[in-house]
Amino acid sequence: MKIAILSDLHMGYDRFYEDSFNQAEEALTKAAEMADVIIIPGDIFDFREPKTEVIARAFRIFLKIKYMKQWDARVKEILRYDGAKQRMMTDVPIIAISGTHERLAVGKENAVDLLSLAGLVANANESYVIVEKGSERLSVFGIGGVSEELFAEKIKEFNPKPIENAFNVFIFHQSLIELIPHNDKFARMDDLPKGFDLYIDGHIHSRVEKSYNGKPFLIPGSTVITQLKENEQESKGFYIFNTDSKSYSFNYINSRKFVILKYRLNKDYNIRDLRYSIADSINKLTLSDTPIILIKIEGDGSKAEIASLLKEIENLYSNRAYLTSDIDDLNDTSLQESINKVREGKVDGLTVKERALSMIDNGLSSKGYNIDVRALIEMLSADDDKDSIVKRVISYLDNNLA
Ligand SMILES: [Mn+2]
Repeated sequence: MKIAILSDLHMGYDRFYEDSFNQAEEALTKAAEMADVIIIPGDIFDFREPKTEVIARAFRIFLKIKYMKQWDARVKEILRYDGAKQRMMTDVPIIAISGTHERLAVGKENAVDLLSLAGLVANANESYVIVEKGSERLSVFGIGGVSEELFAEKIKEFNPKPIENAFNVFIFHQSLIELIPHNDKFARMDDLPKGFDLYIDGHIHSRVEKSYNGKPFLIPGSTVITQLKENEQESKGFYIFNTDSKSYSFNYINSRKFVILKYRLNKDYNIRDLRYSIADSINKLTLSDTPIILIKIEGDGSKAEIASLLKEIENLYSNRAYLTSDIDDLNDTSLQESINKVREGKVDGLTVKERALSMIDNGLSSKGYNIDVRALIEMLSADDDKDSIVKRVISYLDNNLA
């Protein structure tokens, strides 16, 4: 059997709304043309409670896929983890679980349950979906996205096992320590159930190819860009896995291009050179397909000056690209320099203390008060008992505020 693996369609994603549907539809259509079975490990929708319009568009796409061909492979039965037979709403082998974006409280039906009730997908959540094509058998067990710290427990609870005389697939929607280190909430790869022939994970939006106990472990990444991270610059698509040869290939879809342009400035940078160099890089890109461009500026520079340059560039290209910028890692030298000057007494030749005192002086005299702040500070810092200091200060203020 040929299995198409695609994930994280994020239908209805606000920022690239049309892309989310178009790219999902293209991936699903090509997948259906090429494969006997489609597996989607979570995040079909971008929301827990998608709007009616988003649900309707998703239904139309899945209806088209369901009826676009004669499916030779068919779902034969769905068994819950404890063996209980589940009601089947379709025998078309488009198999899905819910992801973190669709997750609702335990017992509440989510948006993927809705697709499953409508007979548009077979729900593998906590269940074995058994597919047959001639004499070939496939079993797909899934665990929908849960809080990271619960995942290992869930695996123990459901205790998924390979089924005899079948090609066994385990699908889930989580991070793992081996993929994103330094978070002890994540499960480890070793927590995954043993003995399956293929492991498929969603959740992570860029492609990952690994192996677990000698068996392939695949993450297809998302079909639409959502995070603007470095590893999202690769083209989107889906896997086709062949259960006979155990080989797989990645197939691209027409996804919107995403490019990160990075600049590292030193404090002697020249704003004109920077403007020229950014414009030059943008002009070298193909702008006819309206790419997403993230301009990232690091190093030392004036945040205000650079932000206004970026605003200007964004306006200039607003019809030809989705421009966005990131100056979070820029060390703001305009601020740093004024702090240093004040510290070194380079402003009006005054030290910080003198400068503060003269500011207070000026403030008070502009309001008509005739108070010698230096004298007041001396009184307050006198090596004397508290009561006499307070008395002295009050009498000074009485005499001078009259
Ligand atoms: Mn996702």
